[in-house]
Amino acid sequence: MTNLFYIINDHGGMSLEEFTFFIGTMALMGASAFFFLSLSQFDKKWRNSVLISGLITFIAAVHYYYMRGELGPDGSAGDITSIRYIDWILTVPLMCVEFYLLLKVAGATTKHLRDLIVLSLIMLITGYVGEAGMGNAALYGFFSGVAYFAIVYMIKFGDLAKLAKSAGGSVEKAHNTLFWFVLVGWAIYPLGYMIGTADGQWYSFMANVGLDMNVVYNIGDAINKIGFGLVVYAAAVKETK
Ligand SMILES: *C/C=C(C)/C=C/C=C(C)/C=C/C1=C(C)CCCC1(C)C
Repeated sequence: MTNLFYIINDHGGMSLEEFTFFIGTMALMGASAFFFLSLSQFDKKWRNSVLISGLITFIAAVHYYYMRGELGPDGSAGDITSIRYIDWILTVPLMCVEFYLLLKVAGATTKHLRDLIVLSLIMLITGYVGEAGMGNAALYGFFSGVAYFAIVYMIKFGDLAKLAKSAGGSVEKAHNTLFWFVLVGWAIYPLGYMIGTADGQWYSFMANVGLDMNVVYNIGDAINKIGFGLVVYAAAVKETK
């Protein structure tokens, strides 16, 4: 592996962190091209959903390019955290829009969309405060976690779950799969956060798991942004016939 990192980077090898930024940029760019180029095959009703899948991966690809650029040749890092949270503040609300568009025909309203977006902004802003060292990391991580569970609740037990049930078919299936992404895929992020902010906290043992915070976040993004988009794409393929 060391040799591979050496070949694709001429300033003396690539850390695992840099490698995941690098391959993350490529994977997200590839996924964006795939989603955009597939657009014309879908019914109008589904085009916006697939378009947003592509926007999510494209916006993230651009941010990945800049985050990798923050890594210095000596392994030092600039302000990756701020770029990361700018990315999330754009892409997570777009994921909320995906839930809304999917259930719109079943009766989802802009009030549902607003509630999801407000909760996700609370989750991300409190997370940024904790991660950027502007407040106690454990306390703000807890606030963020409460908003996260409110989102999980809304999707699984709130109005949206009822609407998905009434829609049935591939819409209900897609909604349920996206719920699992939120419950399991999104749970990767608090783990990365605990690794990155463990210093001096009750969860300081997390600093010893041997993984870097950015590596964990990058794995989470690849699963959630590309996977989420593919679920929407698959539903669109099934419903377009
Ligand atoms: C594409 C980016 C996505 C889906 C980002 C999702 C981010 C989260 C679900 C972050 C959640 C956090 C907590 C639940 C607690 C600790 C702080 C955060 C912001 C990492």
